[in-house]
Amino acid sequence: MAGMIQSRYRWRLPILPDVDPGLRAAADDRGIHPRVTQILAARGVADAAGLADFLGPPAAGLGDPRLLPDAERVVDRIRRARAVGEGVLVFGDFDADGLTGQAVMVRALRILGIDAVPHVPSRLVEGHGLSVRAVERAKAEGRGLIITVDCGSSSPDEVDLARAAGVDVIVTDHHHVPARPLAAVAFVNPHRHDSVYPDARLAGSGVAFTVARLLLGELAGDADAALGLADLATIGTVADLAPVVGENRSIARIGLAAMREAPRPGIAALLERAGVRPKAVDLETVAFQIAPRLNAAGRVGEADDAARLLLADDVAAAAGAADLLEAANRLRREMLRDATAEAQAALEADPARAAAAAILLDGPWSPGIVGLIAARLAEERGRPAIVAARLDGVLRASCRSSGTLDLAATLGACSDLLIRHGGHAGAAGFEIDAERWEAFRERFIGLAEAAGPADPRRELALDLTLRGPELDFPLITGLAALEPTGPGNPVPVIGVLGMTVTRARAASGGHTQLTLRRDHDVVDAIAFGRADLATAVREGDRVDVAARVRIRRFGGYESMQLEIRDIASADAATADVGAMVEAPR
Ligand SMILES: [Mn+2]
Repeated sequence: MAGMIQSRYRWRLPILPDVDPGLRAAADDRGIHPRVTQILAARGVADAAGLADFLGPPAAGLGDPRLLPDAERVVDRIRRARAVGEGVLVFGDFDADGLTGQAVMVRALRILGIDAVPHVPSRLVEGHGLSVRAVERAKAEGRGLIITVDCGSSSPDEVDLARAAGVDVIVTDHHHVPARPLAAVAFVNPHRHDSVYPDARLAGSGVAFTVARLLLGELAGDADAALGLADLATIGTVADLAPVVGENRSIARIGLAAMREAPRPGIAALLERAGVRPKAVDLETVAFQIAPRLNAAGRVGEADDAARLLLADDVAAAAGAADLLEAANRLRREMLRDATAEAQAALEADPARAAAAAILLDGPWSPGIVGLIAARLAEERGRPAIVAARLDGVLRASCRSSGTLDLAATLGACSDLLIRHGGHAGAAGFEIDAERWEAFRERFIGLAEAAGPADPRRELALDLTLRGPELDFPLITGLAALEPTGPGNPVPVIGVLGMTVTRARAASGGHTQLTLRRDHDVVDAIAFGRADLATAVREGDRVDVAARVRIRRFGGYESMQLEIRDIASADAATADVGAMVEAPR
């Protein structure tokens, strides 16, 4: 008897909601496959009206920007700046969300005829949040107003400093709102406890985009002019892993259409270097090609090149900036590869540290890449990871959650040990005196332990489970209704159960190709990065797979291909799936 094939993930079976009869009827009218309707319902489409919104014109899914906190104050202050010809300094964060949001804000102000300049902070010198240097620059240049993008909520001291220097500050942000109040002219953050804005899941660039809609609507009488900035907000939203649902999904639909049809020079230049045709751009392109290139400059050098690229209106300027980003991106990859290897070696040398409820590591790494190392460790080891860069007597750390621990709250419980901290539940950062690092490590691990045991196996959420023969072309093509997919709205993973392996062979690049028999025909499958399966899986094995399903078109023929995320001997990973599959809809 063949050996058992163990799943690598803990499969989370779908809990399919009862589909509202009105939704069922509306979906049937549109020819949507009933299984796809189930997925739509599981992802929050509640009724017929919800379906109409989901598939309708994306601009209808944007909220009323006048509902933003302090909307009136923003409009009044910008109206005054415009009337008196006052210069504005737009302060973004140095990551892709901050940079694209900054470009949105600068471009919107320039449409209004305002003299707006971007200030891109240096990650090394200025760090996160509004910087003293920017305040000094605004004062020196006679600019009476600073607008922050994607930061500022945790900068009350710098806001006070600006005020003392006679410079007003408008904070626009989406980060956690600390208790300490800000002396800002306006504080636009949908996470304010008194916010009535309908969708608080906007990224920093999404908040900037909504402010742009507000300003262009109220002061130029043309709210639609801001829709031309949705491509930038889309990049920031996806780069920040904000969920592509609700308003973010509307922004992404508008932004993707713009990038496909007429990408602005900077984006076109990046796509060309990534070897992606504009027509083929999707949110994976944004996440894995565009965003890393924008982030690279700020990680290994200064982010000015990325800001220049996003504000370029001619091809030559865009090309020059894109070449610099390309070089920075190559350097970032090399640095990350080396640093990750060092981090893994440190954990292998210290099994107790590797086994703790949270991974904490420090090293002589660039502050620009510690977040990337932490993300990889959290992903691989299924527990929160904190990776710190050693600077002069201070550690600057990035934290990534594996999904269970709220990092912003946990850091808040350690704030007496920290110089500064900020972030979200899933990703956060802080600075700490080197002498306090061990005390912090102990307390953080204690809090992580108290939050629950780490499961060594990560969870894989399935959207549907079905028997092999149930998989058909109408179902697969129907899944396109869910697009654009991205964080929070992932490509559906289907559990296809009870198939028989007829062939398994190694493919170049460390992959395995499988041929799987259903009742009367076979399906091709590929398991990327799973060279082990070529020997672990034998002809005749009965297997369940969790897979993305694609249609391949070749030589005028169409065939389906399973892109295997995980595999297990039939009924091993899904011992109780049988009942789910047969459950009435
Ligand atoms: Mn952000």
